[in-house]
Amino acid sequence: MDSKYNFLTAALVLLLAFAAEPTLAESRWGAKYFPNVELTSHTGEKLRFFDDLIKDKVVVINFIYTTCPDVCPMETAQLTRVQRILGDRLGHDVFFYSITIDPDHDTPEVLKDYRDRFGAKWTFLTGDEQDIISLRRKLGLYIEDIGGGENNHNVNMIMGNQKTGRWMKRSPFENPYVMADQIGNWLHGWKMPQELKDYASVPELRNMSAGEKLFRTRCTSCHTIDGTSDSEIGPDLLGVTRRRDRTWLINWMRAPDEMLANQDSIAIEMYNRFNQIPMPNMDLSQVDVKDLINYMQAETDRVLGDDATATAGNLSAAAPDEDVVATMNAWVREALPGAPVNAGYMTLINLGREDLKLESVDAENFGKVEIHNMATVDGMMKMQRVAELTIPASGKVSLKPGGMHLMLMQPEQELASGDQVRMKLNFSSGRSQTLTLSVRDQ
Ligand code: HEC
Ligand SMILES: [Cu+2]
Repeated sequence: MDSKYNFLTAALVLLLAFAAEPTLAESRWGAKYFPNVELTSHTGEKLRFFDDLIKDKVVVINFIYTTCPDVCPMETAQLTRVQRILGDRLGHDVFFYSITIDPDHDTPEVLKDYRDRFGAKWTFLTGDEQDIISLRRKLGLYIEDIGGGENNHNVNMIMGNQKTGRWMKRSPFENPYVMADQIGNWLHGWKMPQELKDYASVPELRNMSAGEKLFRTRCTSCHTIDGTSDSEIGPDLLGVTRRRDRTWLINWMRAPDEMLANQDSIAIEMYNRFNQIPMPNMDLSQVDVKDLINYMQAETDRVLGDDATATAGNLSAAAPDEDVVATMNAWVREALPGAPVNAGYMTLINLGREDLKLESVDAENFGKVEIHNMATVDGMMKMQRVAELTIPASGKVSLKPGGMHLMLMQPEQELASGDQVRMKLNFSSGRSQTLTLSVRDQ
């Protein structure tokens, strides 16, 4: 056994320390670990899970059932976006598999029909129910909490490289560019150099600025830049180019460790506020830092508007006397043609001194709107209806991908990116507020 192998094994055991019963480390992710069960594809082909599907491959595996009304279609739609970004690498050096957990209903014919409806090009599989349960168990999808907190709950999907033994759980709500990058470059990076040329030549990626690309690959594991969430490892970076001095930002990004060591007061305050997790020094060049600042600036202008005096939180508070809540970053996810539901997201900010209760929502062009939360039931991500939503006094509630959302049901027409949806939020006080959301694809 060479030392590299041992190192990998050790890293894996650490990563998965919560995830598996004691097994011989060497066989954990090899042929002996995965049941080599027989599955049947949507074309009726018989395939062995280990030998035919994952051996020596980079794969994404998710579990679905075709009658699932909401989460599965959203997940499938998300994967089709990743498919579009990966282009013809899918099926050549990256493989997706969607395995049904309802084999009684989901015959190969039913799966084929489902696959066609979504324009999916990957393999859908059915098989013996007990075999599929054991696969899910082995892949760790039964484990509700592998110790990483909230982020690990919302997972039906796993991606990995069988040969190197590197496996990760993934949220289906993750940005498709980040997923494509992780699958296409990061997982492959263990055995071959980055294929950035290839990747950049995919049409959808050509428009991405250098700064955006850097941001998506180097920063999104710890930061968001959408104004919705401070609950990640680090702060949300929307507006950071407005709240910090330019020189400070440059110094920070080049050497956050030194700023902290030099007792910079902003650095110390942030370090304490973010659970004493230091931002790593990433050895960024001057050019990288400039590109990143340009990207964060552009993103801030795009979302908050060009107005230099605009600050986070005042977006639709233009008439604060009349509005019940301030709203930020409200949008509707573009659904695939024929999808039975859309999701709407927004951050609701209560600037008042009393709690507010959102009781119901009406949306133009949708028959019904429900407030939904996400929960993991039997290892599958499920949505649950929430009767009313409380926005605490001087507090905020974020509806965002992977978490709480407005489920827009019974669509009367298809909506594409750029379209608008008018909504009315009805509060328990009897007051209501209208707002307009635009449709985007992510
Ligand atoms: C491993 C997690 C991690 C990564 C990766 C990371 N950061 Fe950070 N970042 C943090 C944390 C945590 C803070 C808060 C300060 C602290 O705790 O030291 C922070 C703070 C910041 C701040 C200051 C925010 C403010 O409100 O002033 C900026 C700007 C920033 N990061 C930019 C970036 C950029 C750009 C990248 C990618 C090149 C990046 N970070 C990558 C964890 C990370
Ligand atoms: Cu829902």
